[in-house]
Amino acid sequence: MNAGTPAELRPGDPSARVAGAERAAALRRLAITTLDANWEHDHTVPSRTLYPHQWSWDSAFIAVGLAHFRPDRAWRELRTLFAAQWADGRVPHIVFNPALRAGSYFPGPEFWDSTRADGAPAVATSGIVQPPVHAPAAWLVHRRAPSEASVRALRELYPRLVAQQRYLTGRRDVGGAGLAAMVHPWESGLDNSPAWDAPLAAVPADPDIMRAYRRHDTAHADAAHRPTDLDYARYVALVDAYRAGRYRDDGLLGRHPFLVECPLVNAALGLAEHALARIATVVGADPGPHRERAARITEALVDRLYDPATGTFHPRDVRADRLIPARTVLGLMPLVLPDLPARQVQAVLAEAGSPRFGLAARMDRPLPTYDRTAPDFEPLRYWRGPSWLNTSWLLWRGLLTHHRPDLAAGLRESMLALVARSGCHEYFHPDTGTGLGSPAFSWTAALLLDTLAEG
Ligand code: 9WN
Repeated sequence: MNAGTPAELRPGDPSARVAGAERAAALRRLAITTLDANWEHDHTVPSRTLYPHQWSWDSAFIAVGLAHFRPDRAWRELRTLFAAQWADGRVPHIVFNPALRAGSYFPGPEFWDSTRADGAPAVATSGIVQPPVHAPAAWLVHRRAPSEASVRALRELYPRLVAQQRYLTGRRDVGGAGLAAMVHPWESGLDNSPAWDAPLAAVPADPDIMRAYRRHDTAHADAAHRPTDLDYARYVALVDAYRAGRYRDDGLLGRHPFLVECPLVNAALGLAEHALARIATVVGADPGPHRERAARITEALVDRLYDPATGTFHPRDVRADRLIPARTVLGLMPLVLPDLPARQVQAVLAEAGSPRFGLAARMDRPLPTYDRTAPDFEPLRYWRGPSWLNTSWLLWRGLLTHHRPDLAAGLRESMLALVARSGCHEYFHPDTGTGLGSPAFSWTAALLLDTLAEG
C-alpha cells in the first residue's frame, strides 16, 4: 500500500526529508482539527455521527493524543469518564450525554437502564466495560506534559484506577486464575472479531429480534462494513441477560452465556499495573504491590492464553474451558507487556511477521485485524480484517518496549501512510488503504499525533 503518499523517508535523500516534514506537519494539523471538532464541553466523542456519547477506551486513546496539544483537555477527558465510575470500580464503556435526543445511538440509555442498578452513578451509562488502557494512558499524558497540574490529576485518578483494577481482577475473575473475563464482545473493543464467533454461536438469541429495534449505525455506515443483524441479536441478548441480573457479577459462571478471557483485555490489565507502579512513585504511594500484581497477571496470561502449538495468544472460552483457535490481532497484543518472557516475545514477533499479519521493517500493506490467509478474512467488515490505528499503535508501542526499532519504524510508516492517503478514518481497507467507517474518528487522530511525535 503506497498509493498517494509522498516518496518520503528514503534515508539520506534531503528532498524526501522535506516531503516527510511537510507530511508530518499536515498530518498534525489534520489530527488537531479532527479532535477539536469532536470535543464536546467535557469529553470527546469518538465520532459525531456514529458514536455521539463518551466511550471508555476511546477516551484513554484520545487523552494520549490531547496531551500533545491540550493537556488540560486530556485530564478533563479522563476526569469526566471516571466521574461515571460505578461504586464497585467498573468504568462503564459508554457514558451517555443527557443532552442528546433519544435514538441518537443504539443501544441507548433506556436500553441499558443503568440507573436502577446498585452502585451506578447518577448519569446514565452502559453496564459493561472496555480494555483498561486508562492507567497507561494517564502515565503517557503525564510523561508527555509533566506539570503541577498533571501531578494533581494523577493524585486524583490514582485511587479510581486502582478501583478499576480491583473490579476486573476481583469480581471479573470468573476463571479463578487472576485474569478478567468479559461478559460481552463489546468489552474487548473488537466487537465482531472472528475470535468471538464460536462463543457467540452458543448464545441463545432470537434472530428476528432486531425487527423490534432500530439500528443507528447502519444509517451512518455501509451495512456491509458493520456487524450483521444476527451479531446484533446476540449482543442484545447478552445485554438482556446481564441487565436482568442488575449487572451483578456473582455467580456469572452458572448463569451468563458468554464468558471469555481476552488477550487484549488482560494485556491491558497487566500493563495498567506497570503504569500504576510508576504513577504510585509520583503520588507517594507504594509501587511494590503493583509490580507484584503485574508479574502475576503476565504469568497467568502466558499460562492460560498462550498456545505453544500455534505460537500465539488466543482468547479462552471460560464456559467451554478451551482456547479459541481463530488467529486475530488480539494474539499480538501481549507484546505491550514489558515483562513478557523472551519465548513469547519471539513467538509474537514470528506471528506478526508471518503472511497472516505482514509486519516488517518495510511493510507493503498495513496491519490487519485478522489473519489475511484465513478463508473468512473480510477486508471491509469492521474488526474482521480492516486495519485500525489503535491495534497498530499498541503493537508499535510493544515493539518499542521490546527494542525492535526496525519493526516499529516499519509499522509507524504504514500507519502514517494510511492517514496521509485517506484521512482520519475509523478503519481502513487492509490492501488499498481506502478509508472506511466514520471519516473523522477521534482515536485515529489522537494516536496519529502520538505516533508522529516519536519518529
Ligand atoms: C459498541 C466507539 C466504539 C469503540 C469500539 C468499536 C465501536 C460500538 C459500536 O465503537 O463499538 O461499543 O456501536 O459498534 O468497536 O471499539 O470503542 O468508538
